[in-house]
Amino acid sequence: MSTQFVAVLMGSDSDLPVMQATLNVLKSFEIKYEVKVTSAHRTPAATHAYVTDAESRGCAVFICAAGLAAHLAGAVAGITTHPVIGVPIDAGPLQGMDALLSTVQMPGGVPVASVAIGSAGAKNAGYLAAQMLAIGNPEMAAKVKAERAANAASIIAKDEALQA
Ligand code: RP5
Repeated sequence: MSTQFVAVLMGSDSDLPVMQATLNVLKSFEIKYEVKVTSAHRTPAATHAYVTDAESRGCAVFICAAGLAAHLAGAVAGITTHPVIGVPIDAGPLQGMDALLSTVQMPGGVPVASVAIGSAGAKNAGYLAAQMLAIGNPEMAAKVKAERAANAASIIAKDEALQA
């Protein structure tokens, strides 16, 4: 359990500014993570080697971000049976719709849990990984519930300030 971690993969270092939101959420939950730049197209052998190795070292969840013809999450899902969360990145003239469809349209039997395009999706990838790790882990489940309650309280406080 203590070696359990989340692997955050991205197709290019140009995805890092958006994926910083994922890393911030994982940090806020004190979840151990690794960051790896690796591409389904440019470095397929390195991607395969990393995923196989990470799984053997205790990676519980893979988060994969890519833009354009975003096949990284799908390629990783084909290698591991651990949960794979895909983050479509807006990296080109199609504003991330290309990446969304490439990420989400997986054939049956090889699922990718795709989140939204861009920064909201990057943030939610971190939350979704925390919720996955919270299954069977009461300490993490308490952190997730506390964060959700704090978020709700901040929205209510903003509304109250507006009404005052
Ligand atoms: C994808 O191509 C990457 O994930 C990135 O979103 C996009 C552009 O990559 P760079 O040309 O900036 O390296 O594979």
